[in-house]
Amino acid sequence: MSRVFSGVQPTGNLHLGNYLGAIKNFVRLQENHECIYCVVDLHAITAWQSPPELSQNTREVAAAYLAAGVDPKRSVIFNQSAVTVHAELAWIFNCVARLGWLNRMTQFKEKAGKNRENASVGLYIYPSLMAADILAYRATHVPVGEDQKQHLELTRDIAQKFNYDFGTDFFPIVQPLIFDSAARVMSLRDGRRKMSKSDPSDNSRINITDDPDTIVRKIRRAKTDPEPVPDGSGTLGTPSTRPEAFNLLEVYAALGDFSKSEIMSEFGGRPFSEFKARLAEVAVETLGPLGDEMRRLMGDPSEIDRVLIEGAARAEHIARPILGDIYDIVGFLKTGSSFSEN
Ligand code: AQP
Repeated sequence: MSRVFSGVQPTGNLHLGNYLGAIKNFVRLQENHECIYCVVDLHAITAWQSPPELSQNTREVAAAYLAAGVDPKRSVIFNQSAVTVHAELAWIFNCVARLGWLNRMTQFKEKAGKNRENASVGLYIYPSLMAADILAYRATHVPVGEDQKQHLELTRDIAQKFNYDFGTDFFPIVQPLIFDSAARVMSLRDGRRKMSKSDPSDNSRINITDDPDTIVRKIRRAKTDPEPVPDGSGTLGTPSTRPEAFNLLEVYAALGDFSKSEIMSEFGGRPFSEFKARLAEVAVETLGPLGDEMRRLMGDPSEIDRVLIEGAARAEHIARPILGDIYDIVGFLKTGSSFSEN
């Protein structure tokens, strides 16, 4: 059976893009795959995180998985730092990956910005850790948003180089799972930038835990233009000329599982205010219960911790023997206690 691995960083402000681009698909995938869903706290600290907020945000991502319908009996849910195989394998991959490969990563360039010299080394080698996350389980499939495609390519390059260098076919060549709808939800303030946790403007995103009034207000104020809703004919613009307008259509399609042609035939040519009112209704219908369930779960952190502890034990049980095989391939002696205990 195919094995899926994916994760979300506990960096706060979980938003509609994280839900539509990642978490909603996690729920679908567990129907016909063995799924491992991680809260990637090691990735999170590649940028500064306040320690109490990191703990809170880690539980919050786990709560979002559970509230959205990820079933902890079927799927493995855990936080990355709890399974040390991730960090151990990442070191081996740091010695496989080439500087030239990492230098090409656009996400590092974007996140480091102009102050590159001051970025953490962790941010630079983030893709090796991502490769370790996936390959520690020999996962075969990874759901990816547009923004993660390049990192997944690097995972494939690392797996191929490892296999070639050591004359093995140990690592599978991971396949991306790309979902059509809402692969990239854009900011409500600027349709050319992705909706992001780290955007300083809270009005740029809809947080999963926003209350209904806030959701309605943010959608009402979302940037559009004086033109009516596109009707698909092209005379009312295209995604490149009206990115904000088309983004809202994408969001509506993904939230309600509608096709874009259905939406355009219903709303095309009508004023945006009418469409926004309907979009706000659908957003509240979806996110309202999700946010309520997250708040309920967050009210009992010990229950979330119980799920994470159980998940970490299951993840360790899969990953530790795989790391043992990798140690054999590399030529490391398995004299450490973590191997004798398994
Ligand atoms: N705007 C988005 N549209 C669709 N999918 C998105 N994802 C993130 N933003 C969007 C998907 O959410 C998953 C988890 O992402 P992450 O925690 O690794 O964070 P990120 O990709 O760095 O983006 P964020 O959440 O906005 O954080 P910041 O502000 O730190 O960049 C991934 O599957 C991602 O594709």
